[in-house]
Amino acid sequence: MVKSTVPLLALLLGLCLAGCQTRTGPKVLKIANGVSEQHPTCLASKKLEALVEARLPGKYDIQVYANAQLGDDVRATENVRMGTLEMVATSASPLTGLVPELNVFDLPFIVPNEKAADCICDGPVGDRLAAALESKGIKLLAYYENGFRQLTNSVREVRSPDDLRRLKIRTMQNAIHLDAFRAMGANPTPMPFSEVFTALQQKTIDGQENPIPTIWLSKFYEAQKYVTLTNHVYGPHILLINKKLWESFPPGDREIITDAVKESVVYQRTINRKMNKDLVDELRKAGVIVAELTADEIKAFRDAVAPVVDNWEPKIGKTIVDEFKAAAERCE
Ligand code: TK8
Repeated sequence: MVKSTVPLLALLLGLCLAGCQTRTGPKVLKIANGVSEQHPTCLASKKLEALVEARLPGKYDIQVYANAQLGDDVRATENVRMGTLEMVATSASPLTGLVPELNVFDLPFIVPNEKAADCICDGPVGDRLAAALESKGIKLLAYYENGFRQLTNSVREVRSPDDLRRLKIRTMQNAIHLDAFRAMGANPTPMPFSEVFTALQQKTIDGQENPIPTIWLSKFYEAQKYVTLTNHVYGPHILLINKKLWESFPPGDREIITDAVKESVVYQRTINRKMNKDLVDELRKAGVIVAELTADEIKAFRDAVAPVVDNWEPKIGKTIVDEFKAAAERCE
């Protein structure tokens, strides 16, 4: 009796293990994107999917979702934090309620150019912000680039804060952005990204502000006659994963995934910068009037937001603001 039971149990156990494995399958990692399929951030998410699935065959099934199908930035990030969603690529600006340090990116005109942006994200400041996110149960995997934000509207060409007067402008859900647009004369209203296109079309808002690739790829230009190249804020798209989930992966897998993420970052920033340059002409060809500002015209916007910057810097914290500026200067 005993003799025949043992091999039988072993056989059953073997069958179960094999069965369990096929039933469990690869670990599904969904990545929520607010932007459209063709946006560099979404393309980079798909690149990451291809790299990880090729290098760790059968272990992970990365699924990329676009257009806020899994929720807008705030909700998707909250779900990543709770562990009901694995990953998100999100703007940092609407997450400042959770991680106030992220506000440093939102100080108008603090990032002078792309090179400085790389130094900020890839240096100690980037690490410090990642640590702040970790304390909230979120692991930052990458700084993709959303980019320099430009103003669009359907009413008139805007070349000065005066031109902006009373225009109803959608901003991200971020207190500094609201303060800054009020200071520049506009009537700002916060709204999740996925509602912007309809709001522009229905004219419940006059304008919005986003980087050129988004203005093009989300077809905002269909409802916006005017673009002003203000470069008022630089924003990253941060790629986040639930921290506990990340730590449950074998260290070898984490290493391979980290390498794949790095490759996807290079790819993402390269195409984003190319689109950022090339799509200005496409906008013009589509009939949009694009205003390039002189240094003096930019200065008028900077002067208008100077009190907002002065007010927010101490709130964000002198240490991080100074580190941020130092990183920018080092690489400018
Ligand atoms: C997409 C957003 C978008 C951002 C915005 O989820 O909300 O205007 O620029 O890229 O993160």
